[in-house]
Amino acid sequence: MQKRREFGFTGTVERLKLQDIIQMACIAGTTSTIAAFRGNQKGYLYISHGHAVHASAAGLTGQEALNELISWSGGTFDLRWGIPQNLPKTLAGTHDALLLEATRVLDERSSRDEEDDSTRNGRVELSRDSAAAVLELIYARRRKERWFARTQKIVVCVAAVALVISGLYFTSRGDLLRGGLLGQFLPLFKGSGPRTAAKSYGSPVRVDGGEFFFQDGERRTLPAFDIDPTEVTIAQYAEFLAAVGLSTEYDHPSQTVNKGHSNPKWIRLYEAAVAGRDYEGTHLTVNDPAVYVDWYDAWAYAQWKRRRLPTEEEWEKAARGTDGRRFPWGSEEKHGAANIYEGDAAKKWSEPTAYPLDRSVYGVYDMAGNVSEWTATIDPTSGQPVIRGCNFGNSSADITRRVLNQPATTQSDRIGFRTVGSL
Ligand SMILES: [Ca+2]
Repeated sequence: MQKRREFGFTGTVERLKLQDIIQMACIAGTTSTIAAFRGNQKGYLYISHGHAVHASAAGLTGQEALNELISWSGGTFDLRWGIPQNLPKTLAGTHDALLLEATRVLDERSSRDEEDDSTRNGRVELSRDSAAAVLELIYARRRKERWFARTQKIVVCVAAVALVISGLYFTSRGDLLRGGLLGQFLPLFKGSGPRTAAKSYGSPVRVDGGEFFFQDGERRTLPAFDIDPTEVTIAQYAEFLAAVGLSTEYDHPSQTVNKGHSNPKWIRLYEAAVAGRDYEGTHLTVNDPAVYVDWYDAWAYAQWKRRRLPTEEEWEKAARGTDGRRFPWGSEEKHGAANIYEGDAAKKWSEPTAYPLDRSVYGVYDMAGNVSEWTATIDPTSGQPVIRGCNFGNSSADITRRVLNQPATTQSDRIGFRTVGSL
């Protein structure tokens, strides 16, 4: 009992009628003892689980004791949790009925004592009519609660039956569920808008072994290899990410632990490409080059493909052929021949084959423009991977261009990659 008091409220109420207190204790379903005090007099009402079970006051018990308590014009009360064990049961019926009877008796007494104004004014001000009105309100509320409870049961039963019928129907018509409803509504959850399809640009192309001109005319020799005809696309890189998941199997030994191969910039690019949306002013598809991938990402992708990044010699030979040309199409700059900067700063990536002239003698696309590309060669001076080729931000398409100082962890919108394989 003491523990309960620690969690309850204590306080004072003023001018509250005793029958109100009794009603509250009963409606709340309490098991409690209400002690009422008027001068030297004491009275008790015991409530068990919301039902008045015993009353004692002024040497009376039961309904007469309750009548006496209700007739008290004022005093104090104390409501305590719990009731004594082995109480006599002197009250029966609902508290509504008990209080109504007490009020009726009180009203009778009021009529008898009508001539004694001073006494009458001191009594509880509850007439027969008002008591009836209060009780009617109580009964109305009870009726409403019962109606609500019955309605709730009916609704639950109807819903359960409907669920069972629906389940049986869709089980027997699984084709409808899968082919019809899911096919119709699932796209709504996946997002709307045009979708772009991944294209195939063919197998890697062969570059024969032998001599070629490297940079300013140095003759170098390479064994035969093959090289991707296009830069790795967004669709291809996404396939890699989906395949490897959290695996570190293909990671470069020097890669930072837990770096992974995705990043927020890549994710935004990918989402725009899948939706076929504009991204930074350029219309994207999943066939545009995978960018925002650092050198470690490119290296891992190539490992996963059981290939590797090209050395810069391999990259340069695949772009220039064996005659030492400085552009895929010949020896001179040509306006509009490659995806480089030509006055429109908002124009960025392009799909493979969009620039047919940017195609080497081996059939390799976009070595001059679009995005620059990571290679496997590490510059001995900077210690960073060599990046080859021009991109949409450069004003030249010269395929001898080299960038030697970008950290391997760079995530740039201008750097992509492709892979090679030894033959
Ligand atoms: Ca390129």
